[in-house]
Amino acid sequence: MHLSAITGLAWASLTLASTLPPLGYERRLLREAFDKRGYNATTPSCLSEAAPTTKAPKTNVWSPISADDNLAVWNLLHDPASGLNLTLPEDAVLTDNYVFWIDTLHTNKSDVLPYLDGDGKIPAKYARAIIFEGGKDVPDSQEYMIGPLPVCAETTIEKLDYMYNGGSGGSVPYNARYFDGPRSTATDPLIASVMSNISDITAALFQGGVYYGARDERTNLSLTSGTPLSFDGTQAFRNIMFRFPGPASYLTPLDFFLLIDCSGTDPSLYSLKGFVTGEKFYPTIAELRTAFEAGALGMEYDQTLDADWALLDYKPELGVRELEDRLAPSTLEIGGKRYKLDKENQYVEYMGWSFYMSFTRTLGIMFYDIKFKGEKVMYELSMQEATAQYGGNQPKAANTVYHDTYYSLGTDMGTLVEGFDCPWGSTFWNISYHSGNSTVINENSLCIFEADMNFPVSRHRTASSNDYGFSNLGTVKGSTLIVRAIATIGNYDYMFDYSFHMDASLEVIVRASGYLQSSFYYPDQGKWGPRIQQATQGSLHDHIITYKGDFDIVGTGNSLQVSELKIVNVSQPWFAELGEFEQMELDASIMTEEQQFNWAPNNQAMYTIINPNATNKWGEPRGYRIVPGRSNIHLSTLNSPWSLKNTEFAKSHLALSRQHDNEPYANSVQNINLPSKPQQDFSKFFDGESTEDEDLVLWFNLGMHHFVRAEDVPVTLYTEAYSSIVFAPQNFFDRAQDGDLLNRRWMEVDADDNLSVETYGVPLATCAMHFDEPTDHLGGVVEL
Ligand SMILES: *[C@@H]1O[C@H](CO)[C@@H](O)[C@H](O)[C@H]1NC(C)=O
Ligand SMILES: *[C@@H]1O[C@H](CO)[C@@H](O)[C@H](O)[C@H]1NC(C)=O
Ligand SMILES: *[C@@H]1O[C@H](CO)[C@@H](O)[C@H](O)[C@H]1NC(C)=O
Ligand SMILES: *[C@@H]1O[C@H](CO)[C@@H](O)[C@H](O)[C@H]1NC(C)=O
Ligand SMILES: *[C@@H]1O[C@H](CO)[C@@H](O)[C@H](O)[C@H]1NC(C)=O
Ligand SMILES: *[C@@H]1O[C@H](CO)[C@@H](O)[C@H](O)[C@H]1NC(C)=O
Ligand SMILES: *[C@@H]1O[C@H](CO)[C@@H](O)[C@H](O)[C@H]1NC(C)=O
Ligand SMILES: *[C@@H]1O[C@H](CO)[C@@H](O)[C@H](O)[C@H]1NC(C)=O
Ligand SMILES: *[C@@H]1O[C@H](CO)[C@@H](O)[C@H](O)[C@H]1NC(C)=O
Ligand SMILES: *[C@@H]1O[C@H](CO)[C@@H](O)[C@H](O)[C@H]1NC(C)=O
Ligand SMILES: [Cu+2]
Repeated sequence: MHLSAITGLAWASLTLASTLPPLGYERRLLREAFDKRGYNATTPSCLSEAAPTTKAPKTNVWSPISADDNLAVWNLLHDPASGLNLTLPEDAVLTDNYVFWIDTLHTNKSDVLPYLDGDGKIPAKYARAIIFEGGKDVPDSQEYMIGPLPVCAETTIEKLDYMYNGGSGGSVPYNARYFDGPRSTATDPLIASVMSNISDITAALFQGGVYYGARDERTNLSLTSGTPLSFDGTQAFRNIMFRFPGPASYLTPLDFFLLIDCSGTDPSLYSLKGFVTGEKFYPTIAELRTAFEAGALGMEYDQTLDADWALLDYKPELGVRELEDRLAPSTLEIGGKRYKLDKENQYVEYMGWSFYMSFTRTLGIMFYDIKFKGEKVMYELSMQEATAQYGGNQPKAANTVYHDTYYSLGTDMGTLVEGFDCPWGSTFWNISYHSGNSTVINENSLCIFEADMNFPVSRHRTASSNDYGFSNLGTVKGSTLIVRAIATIGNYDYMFDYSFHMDASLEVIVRASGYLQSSFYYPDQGKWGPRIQQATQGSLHDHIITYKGDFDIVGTGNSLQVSELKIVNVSQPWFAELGEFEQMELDASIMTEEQQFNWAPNNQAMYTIINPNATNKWGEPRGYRIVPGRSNIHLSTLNSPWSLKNTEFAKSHLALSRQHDNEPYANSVQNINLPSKPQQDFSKFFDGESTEDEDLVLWFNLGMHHFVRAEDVPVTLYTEAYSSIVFAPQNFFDRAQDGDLLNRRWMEVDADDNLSVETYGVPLATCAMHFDEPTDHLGGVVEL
């Protein structure tokens, strides 16, 4: 696609149309303008079969509010009778009150359970809205709850304070509120004035690069600034890094930083704090110019102007791999779809599993009422925050922490490409969110498919026929249902997978691809990452993805059992010659109090959510084990001023708290600019409450320490940037749950060497490929 087309689209998608052109504005949503197939499909294929339908037992009470509800809420807020004195966002300036966004408020669990489990009434739906109130004497951002919906005489607009524990409820100081278009616009005159004054310097240093303002045609440097842009909301600043513009600007940073103070709503008071280049700080234009004139400024390497090397298209110069022009293997649901859907209720049934889905603009897809064979396993499973914190010796790298919910991560879940992002023939659903008074549809942005795991879920062959007169072999097909979405938040493409296995285990996986946020390369800065291009250094950083797992193991009364593997010295009379010797044993206990905690060293502890009152046939408490997967990490920096108290959820591997209606989320979406005075302090959830036989929430972190490398160019690879966790039944049943699967083989050889093979009537069917034309056409089903 042509670059200007992408840029134009990105701008068209902005909520606030009155903002400046794109130059330098961080982490823009890029909406794809292509269909999921990415090509012109003219022949219907055997892979377009729709999944069988089902009917959800209950109405989805977590579902996003509808387009009509959004419009009605919008109109209610803008009605002068609301007293909110709102300006339309497209006309708004800093000193106006205007709507930032409207989304769905979570439904209180205490209202849901009576409906879900009995004949209680259906809980009322509420919207939440963040309103920027620059027109108040003390300007701030205030969140509201609006309901019940649909809008009627009983509908009220109330401050949404109850779920924030920072002391100011739903109010966020102006300086810490989201840095939106009007705020960006307000800082541009200062930036333009300073940069115009030194345009001869930037032109000399950066191949003619100049910045005369975002709208000035001569401007050919782009700028970016990250978060946090305040510590406690009493001040606001932008640490601006200049880059070469283009599709890969994240990989073409320049060594030039402009630091400004932009506190308050009066732009005439904004001021220059200084410049950083060559690892030195220049507080004034005069000092920068003196250094320039003394020949003290200059780059060892030039940044590349042509960033073709940073594009993810075919690169023939890398060589030819023999046979690679053939179509690669693919997961195909060749026996027909084996899951049922109720699209209206976003409800799925698969091999004993059932669950509902929801979506919010900030958190993306969420799962509710996850059951296996009709029994409760989890009430809620949802991503809560995607944090990234960087390290470096330049203002941008060293000062950046991202909370991607701040950028409405869910809205960045974009169109998926069939056959590549998700298997051919996957079910694709749209995702929609509200923007102003309208509703935006991201087409085909969620996919559901069943995949071959490519290994049997279980298998055994008896050792020898001769000893016993017969032998046998059993092997059971491994398959899994995956729900997937990919959110492109600025530079990164986070892939979120939820995988429902045949054995009743549930796997959560997150992967990261996309552009590195990088720094200008200096030979002496290897501490923060390797050189990855002529003038680019990859910037070391952590990704921490925080999730909420509200377990309800056969009901809400649950405990967390810790089974430690302890090494003890024992002696045994039948091994008297050994005296005392080491052996391991289980030391099981219950975690009695809410806390943040880590995986045990060497993983020598098993954590299991159990229902102490429900036992299996063998008298063991029924539970689900929390099985560590790949790259289970927490944030490396625990005391950085940039993530001090607003990022507590990222600082332990795991955390256990009591479920409360007023603690629905790990983070607040505008917490990032309040590291020292958070709106929401996750660590306050852990205030000594008992966790025995209670309704529990397990918070868990996935992520990667991103040890950057040359292979992050052009983009980070999903194969390595990959983290996972598994929730597996632990005495939840009386035996493994694969016994009822027909997709298995059972072979017996008797004493006379007669072989019998049982296929349980499940034939091998396959989709025939037509190779006469390129790979677009997938033909009919044949049975082998
Ligand atoms: C699909 O291909 C046909 C034949 O090549 C062409 O006529 C048609 O315009 C194409 N449609 C789209 C949407 O590109
Ligand atoms: C409403 O807001 C505007 C600014 O958008 C302000 O000028 C006006 O005084 C406000 N009206 C009231 C009644 O507060
Ligand atoms: C540029 O900055 C210098 C130093 O602050 C100042 O003396 C000069 O007036 C400025 N020039 C313009 C054109 O703004
Ligand atoms: C910026 O624009 C100037 C004037 O057109 C040109 O000479 C220079 O090469 C450009 N530099 C970059 C980095 O694009
Ligand atoms: C997705 O949205 C488009 C309209 O934008 C609609 O035509 C299509 O049917 C929707 N797809 C699904 C699966 O609902
Ligand atoms: C939405 O708001 C715009 C003005 O911002 C207005 O022109 C349009 O008519 C509104 N749409 C609806 C459906 O009310
Ligand atoms: C067991 O005893 C041996 C010998 O006294 C000692 O070295 C070892 O540390 C003991 N192990 C444990 C787990 O106590
Ligand atoms: C579970 O069992 C404990 C005793 O072991 C009892 O005190 C508690 O009331 C029971 N809870 C439920 C929900 O039945
Ligand atoms: C949800 O629960 C909280 C905490 O009890 C309460 O303040 C709030 O009003 C409830 N929300 C609704 C919609 O009832
Ligand atoms: C093996 O098969 C033969 C031929 O069908 C049969 O006569 C014989 O009894 C079988 N052996 C056993 C151990 O069943
Ligand atoms: Cu990374």
